[in-house]
Amino acid sequence: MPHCSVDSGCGDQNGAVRTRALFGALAAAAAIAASQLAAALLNLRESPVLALAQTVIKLTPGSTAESVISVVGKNDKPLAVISVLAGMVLLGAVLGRWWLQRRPLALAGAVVATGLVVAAVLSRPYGSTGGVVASLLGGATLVAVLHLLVREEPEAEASAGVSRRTVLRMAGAVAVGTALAGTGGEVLAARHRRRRALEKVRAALKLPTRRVAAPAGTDLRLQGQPPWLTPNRDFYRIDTALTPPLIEPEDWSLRIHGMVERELTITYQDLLDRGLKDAWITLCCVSNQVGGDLISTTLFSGVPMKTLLDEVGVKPGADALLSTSDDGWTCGTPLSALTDGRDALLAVAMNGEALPVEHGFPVRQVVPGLYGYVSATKWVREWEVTRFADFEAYWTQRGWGAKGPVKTQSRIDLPLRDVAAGTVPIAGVAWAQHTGIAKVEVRVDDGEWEQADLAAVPNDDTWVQWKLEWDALPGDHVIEVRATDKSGYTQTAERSDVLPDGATGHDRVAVSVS
Ligand SMILES: Nc1nc2c(c(=O)[nH]1)N[C@H]1C(S)=C(S)[C@@H](COP(=O)(O)O)O[C@H]1N2
Ligand SMILES: [Mo]
Repeated sequence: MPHCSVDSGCGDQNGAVRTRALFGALAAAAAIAASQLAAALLNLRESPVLALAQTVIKLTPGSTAESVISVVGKNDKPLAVISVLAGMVLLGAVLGRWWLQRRPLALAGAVVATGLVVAAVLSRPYGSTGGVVASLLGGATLVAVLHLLVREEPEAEASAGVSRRTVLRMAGAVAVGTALAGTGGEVLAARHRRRRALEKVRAALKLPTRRVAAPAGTDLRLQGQPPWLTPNRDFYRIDTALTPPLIEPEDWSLRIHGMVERELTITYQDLLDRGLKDAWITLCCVSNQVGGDLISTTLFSGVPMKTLLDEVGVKPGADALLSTSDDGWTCGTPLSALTDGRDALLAVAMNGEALPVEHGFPVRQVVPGLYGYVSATKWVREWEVTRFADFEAYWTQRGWGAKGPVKTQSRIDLPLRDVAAGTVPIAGVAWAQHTGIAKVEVRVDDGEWEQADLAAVPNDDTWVQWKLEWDALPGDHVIEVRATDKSGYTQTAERSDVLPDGATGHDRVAVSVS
């Protein structure tokens, strides 16, 4: 204790006051970081700090604002944010100093400050419950960290209190947590901003497509059955992307190379210039279990993949298209399926609307008759014309089949669970994309197979709804379905796993009739 004397005051005591102020400032920083992270997690358009800065700008008298702007120019917003942050840290330091001797005052200060932030948040056009939650979380963090770090100095090493060393460790942990939360919040918030900006661009795109209704007669419109045409928001989603790539159409291009006569790179506008074709297609995932819902149907609009393959000129000997997405996912598709005249598309729209970001915006592939993992590359950026013998794509490396033709399948959607005795519709869907469904049969309690009625389809690339009226008697029953496709193949009852190339077996559901 070098600077301590009885009458001039104690260096240690000054040091202690400084430490408390410092911990108070740290508490304020932690509070700011916590509220920023909460704001990002809640996807708020404006964090409490920003709301406060905007309020400060609004409340600054016009003359002052003008002189400030004359000095800092267009940097008045960053200046307001920095002032708010500095003010908060300063307030934290003051509260830290007061925390031990003037606790009620310090607490009141924390409450009033939090209240002012909440008021600022609520006065803003984007004011929301989320903003209030983030503000309150900041206030709670402020008080919690003050409570944790600002303490009486231990009298001696042996005292029952927490040692200085422990307090320093806790302060270190709070500082690290603050840095992590702050950085994480900023990264997340930046991503949310990019996503919102992209959604604006997407909404403003003028594509020569329009929304249409399901073709007449395709949807039986039975209560409780999924619609024939899947709304975009309900379309199943499968990919390896933790967050989808955010690609502006202006920044998109597709590079085509490999076993081709002429390499080609095309832009989004180049693609649109080749003219769009519309095609009703049912897309399904190889991981769809028997009876599962990883399958959906919509009207895709895009450029036939064959158009581009013809332009580049496929060299003899090639049998595969290796496509790569913006996030590095790869997919190998048989060239035969892309050139045999089916509606294999480089799609830009689903159901008349630009592709949703999660479904591959701005451009994805879709190929009728093949599972998604070997055909439906989203956010596609690169094509290499090649040979299956020369590469393994993402899922093939992980044990899935190199080629994934869709297996003929059927699913029971109705009745849902328990039904009352009487005439009850048994209904569902069946699919064998690019082959077509010829017949669907149903049996109850392992009785005779009975043929169901099929609804209309626009082509053989979509699923078909089917229905059979059932005279349901009280008791427990098992309903089973099987489909026969237009090649004459009837679904095997033998159950096989989804790995390596799609599930087989009949969908069977238990219902209880009362
Ligand atoms: N870039 C990319 N594209 C991808 C995938 C992926 O993981 N990454 N998954 C594929 C799989 S396995 C399926 S089933 C379909 C699903 O498309 P959807 O999410 O639009 O329904 O996308 C395919 N395209
Ligand atoms: Mo899939």
